Amino acid sequence: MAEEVKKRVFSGVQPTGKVTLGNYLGAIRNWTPLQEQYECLFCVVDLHSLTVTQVPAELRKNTLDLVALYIACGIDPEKSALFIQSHVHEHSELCWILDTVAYVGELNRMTQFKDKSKKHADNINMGLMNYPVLMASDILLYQTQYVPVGKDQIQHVELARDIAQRFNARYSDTFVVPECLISKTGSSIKSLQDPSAKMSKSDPNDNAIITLTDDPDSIRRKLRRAVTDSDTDAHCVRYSADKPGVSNLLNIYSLCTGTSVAEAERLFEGKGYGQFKDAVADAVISVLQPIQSEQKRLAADKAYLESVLKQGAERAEHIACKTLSKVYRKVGLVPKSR
Ligand code: AQP
Repeated sequence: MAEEVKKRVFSGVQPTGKVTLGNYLGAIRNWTPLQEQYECLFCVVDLHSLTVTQVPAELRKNTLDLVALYIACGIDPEKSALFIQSHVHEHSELCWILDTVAYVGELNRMTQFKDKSKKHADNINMGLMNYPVLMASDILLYQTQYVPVGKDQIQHVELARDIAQRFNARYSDTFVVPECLISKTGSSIKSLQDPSAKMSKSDPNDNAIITLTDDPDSIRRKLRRAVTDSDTDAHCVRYSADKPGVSNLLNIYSLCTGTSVAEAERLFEGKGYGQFKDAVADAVISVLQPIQSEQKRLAADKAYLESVLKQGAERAEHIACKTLSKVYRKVGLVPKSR
């Protein structure tokens, strides 16, 4: 009997700094169960991170730390291809071809481009604008069906769909048109200091984010300082649009304990914000501690990480190379004789 072909999943995180609780709850944590059902490729997207200024030595360290973190969070390199984007040169090559299919107007409208252009006004480089085309290349290169991401990346996945459909219409069927996989909860963890903004690795305010390497004291301190809401029911732990700070903490508590938000509201009924914030800290600490010790152990084992990355890149290249040859053929490039 023919072997069942598994649908493909691709996702990645940029090594732009210390991974946050938002990256974990919104993305990485949701990847592990997918490994059982799909053929998964998980990538550290280092080329993307160059769109904002990086210190080279820090970028190298962050990249390897992130590989160790993926494994510590439950990505099994035997089940999934775990690799670094720049190790598979087809990502950049496909990006060039897709650049000829993407329109400047649509890239100009991307929310992340507009936000990052404001944040990095002194460095609005072409890469920043081209970021979504490189992301489309990452996804389409593997004929990906599903892309598990947080809400902030939906617009980019939609652009990847548009590019795939446009290419397919122009050059005949070539790419699988991917879909987003968004978790019902956790898809948008907010800044602890400004709950109208998402929690982001590159936030210069350290009190706004919990990173996966924060020690228990820092986690507790940051959560105690988290902005809550100065409404009339100042001490009512309730999930509602007019209490974005408390709602964000309830969401974090619920995701870290497996308790529903409604149940958590009942649990903290009549209790003050201080007690609530301490309980959120306990919950976050107990989720992060085992990941932190495993990450530390793995990050120290460079030989193991290198072997994982070599194997991951080989698996990824095998698929990437087939797609790129097909694309080159479809657009009319003359193949090199072997
Ligand atoms: N606050 C968040 N809540 C839920 N999910 C989130 N993600 C990011 N922030 C949150 C998801 O994490 C994955 C990896 O993101 P990325 O590193 O590729 O880029 P990003 O979305 O731009 O993440 P950051 O943390 O905001 O990085 P910087 O500060 O470097 O731009 C994605 O699936 C994303 O949805």
